Amino acid sequence: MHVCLVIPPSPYLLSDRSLPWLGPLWVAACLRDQGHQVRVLDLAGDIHYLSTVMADIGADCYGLTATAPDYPLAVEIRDALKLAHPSARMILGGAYATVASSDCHGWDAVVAGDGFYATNRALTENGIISASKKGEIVEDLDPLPFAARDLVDLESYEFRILGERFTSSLTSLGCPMGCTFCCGRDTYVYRKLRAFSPARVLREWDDIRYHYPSFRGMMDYSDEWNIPANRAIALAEAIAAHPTKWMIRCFIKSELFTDDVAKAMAKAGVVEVLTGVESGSDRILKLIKKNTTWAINGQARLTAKKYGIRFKAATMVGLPTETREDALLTKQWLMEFKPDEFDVTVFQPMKGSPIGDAGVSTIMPYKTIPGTYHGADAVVAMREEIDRDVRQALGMPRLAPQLYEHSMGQA
Ligand code: B12
Ligand code: SF4
Repeated sequence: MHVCLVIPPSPYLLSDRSLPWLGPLWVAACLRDQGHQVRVLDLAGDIHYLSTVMADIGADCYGLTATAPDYPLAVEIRDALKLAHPSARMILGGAYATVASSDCHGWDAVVAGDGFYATNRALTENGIISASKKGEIVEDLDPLPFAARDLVDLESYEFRILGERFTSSLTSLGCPMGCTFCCGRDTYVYRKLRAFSPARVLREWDDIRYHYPSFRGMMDYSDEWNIPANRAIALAEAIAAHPTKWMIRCFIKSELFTDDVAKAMAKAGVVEVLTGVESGSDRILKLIKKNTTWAINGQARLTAKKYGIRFKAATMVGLPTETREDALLTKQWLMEFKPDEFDVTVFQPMKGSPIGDAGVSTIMPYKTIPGTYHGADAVVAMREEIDRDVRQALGMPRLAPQLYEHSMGQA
């Protein structure tokens, strides 16, 4: 079958063309292995996306991917494609389909969960295809093909750290932790940690270096690199022993960022870590089941400094029951521990997260362009206040599209 996977634009990001979306590229690789003719219509950064869509040559099946805030655009694109190609099948996958499949209407098939093999079924079966439960997901990732980076113009993606070009990979999927603001805590596919073996990781990285030698850095999009700590150390040691060198950026869990882990990561080439500090208030951290405190997050920052690793702190305002005093503690934490970079975002209760499922949910982005944040006025004003005051105190420039990429890292 001729399948066209469509990556929608995300205009709410400062830039949606910094690193490509690996999920659909991986699905594409699996479909290709299964004998289908596959291409990718990559609309990231395309402000004329509807014209591009209308001019598309056609396919037997179009597959869209979407997180919650992307869903309205995915629907708009599907409807345009349907007009241009009425007989084509329309299928959906991705994060929103995984946690909110019953809200997704008008599709021939919706894959809720792992698309590696379930997408092949969606080419002929109708309705919701469940692929997120135990027994439905791929447990051993090593035999999977590499993501089909060749199906997008990878060189046109631009993400730099310390002047070097970075591209992305995944060394693991899923996170066993239970932070109540995070999507998928009750969904096996998101909660189950699945990791590639170090040897498989290095084979894929070598393949990337061979085909795209201008990329010297690797943004590893694993939910949390150092869960469990022994995986992080084993992977770091394998990378350090490998002849091909990379600068690495990844996400870490503060309380597991021990001296041993940090040392091994620094040796492997990790130049920057990002951690969800979330709040400076221990009351809020306890409430959201973050398993950290002011002091634990502070220690992680100091450990990163000790090993020469840049530290980015992701914080947010607007969590349930947060007071101005709690938010001021977040500002104070940032002022005291002086991360190399930070975010202040506005919490959005998304479906699939314990908080979102317990009350009213939204599909608004929690991180977007300064000046366009969505939420209660006092919360948005608090975000601006923290962002402005901390940037001024730490001598950091304000976020602007021409200076920074979207949610992770800076130009
Ligand atoms: C890395 C990452 C990012 C990166 C890169 C995102 C990207 N586009 O690649 C950055 C930092 C930019 C980012 C941004 C955002 N992210 Co993010 N991100 C992740 C993270 C940690 C990994 C994503 C990933 O590559 N996963 C691995 C791949 C293999 O999984 P996948 O993409 O879901 O694809 C699989 C299936 O969904 C399915 N599939 C995917 N596409 C398709 C298409 C078809 C047709 C089919 C049939 C199947 C299918 O098959 C794939 C293989 O199993 C996930 C958490 C997670 N573990 O997935 C959060 C996550 C996806 N992000 C999330 C959110 C909220 C966002 C933002 C909206 C934040 C914001 N700014 O407000 C933006 C959205 C930007 C965007 N358009 O992508 C939520 C989504 C929740 C939701 N309900 O939608 C997640 C789940 C985090 C969480 N636990 O809360 N993110
Ligand atoms: S925020 Fe991070 S540590 Fe918490 S559940 Fe989500 S991925 Fe895991």
